[in-house]
Amino acid sequence: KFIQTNQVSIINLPFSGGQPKKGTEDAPELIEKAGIQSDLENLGYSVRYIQNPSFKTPPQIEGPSKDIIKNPQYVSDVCRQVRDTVKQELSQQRLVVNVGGDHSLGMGTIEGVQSVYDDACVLWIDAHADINTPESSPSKNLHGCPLAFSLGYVDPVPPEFAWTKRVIDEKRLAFIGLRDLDPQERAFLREHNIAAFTMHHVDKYGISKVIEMALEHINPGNRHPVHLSFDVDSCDPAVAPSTGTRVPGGLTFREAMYLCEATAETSTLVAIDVMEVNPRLGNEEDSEATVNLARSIIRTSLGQTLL
Ligand code: EXY
Ligand code: MN
Ligand code: MN
Ligand code: MN
Repeated sequence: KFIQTNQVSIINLPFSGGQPKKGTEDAPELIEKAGIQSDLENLGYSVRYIQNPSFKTPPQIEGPSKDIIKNPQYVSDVCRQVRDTVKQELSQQRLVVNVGGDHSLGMGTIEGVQSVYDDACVLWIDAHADINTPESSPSKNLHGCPLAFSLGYVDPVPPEFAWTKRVIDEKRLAFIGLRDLDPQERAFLREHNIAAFTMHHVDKYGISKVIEMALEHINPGNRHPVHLSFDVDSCDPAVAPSTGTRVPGGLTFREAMYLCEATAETSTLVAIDVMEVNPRLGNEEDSEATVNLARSIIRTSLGQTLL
């Protein structure tokens, strides 16, 4: 609807600096090897691949805020480059698929999307709200913080992140899958009336009603572009075993696919993130299942299972 295109850029983001478990940097290459490019070509897309091998290397010296939050310079440098690459690809009338990597990358993908589509909505599918400030974060891991940056809740902004700004409005953001919130995160969601659908809501209304309500809230009439940011830990650990912050009681495989299909049906999607696959966790079967889940999320969001 916004961009009628069959051009997709897959942006590999091999990065694990937003949390302490090594391994999320391996996911993009495995998802690539599993065949995501031919999946999308079979759907009629023309695919450009963008690699970012430098994201695996931390900077020589960390930033001044390193005692307040972990790896501030590393996360900031990478996210700023992510913002620029997403902006560059979207500006060329292409869809973007961001393959993480940990979810701190979201502050880069959101700012990149908003710099081209300043009215874009964000659908954040996650067990967590990722809306901690560095101050409120219990773990001091930046993958729990990207939305606090994108909403302008971080005050003062650590100097490493001086480039970030408030780029989304609360009324353009919805969560689905929540089940593990910290006190300040809950306070932000309530205080700002953010559309937040927990697993309790999925149980109560069913996934079809939940996605309908979420989209109706952030995007009435489907007039805005949509950015789908999908953390695989939204899914149940039985479905997504190889991820760093597993929380019991998550989405089933079909619920996850239904979400992607319902989003695909609106023809509003401009960007997808698939984040937090960590193939080094669990056994080989776990890792394969989680890599293939990521692949299914991408191709289903791009129309694979629709008639
Ligand atoms: N809320 C917790 C924290 O801030 O440390 C857990 C965050 C996990 C974040 C994963 C990416 O979604
Ligand atoms: Mn997340
Ligand atoms: Mn999560
Ligand atoms: Mn509001």
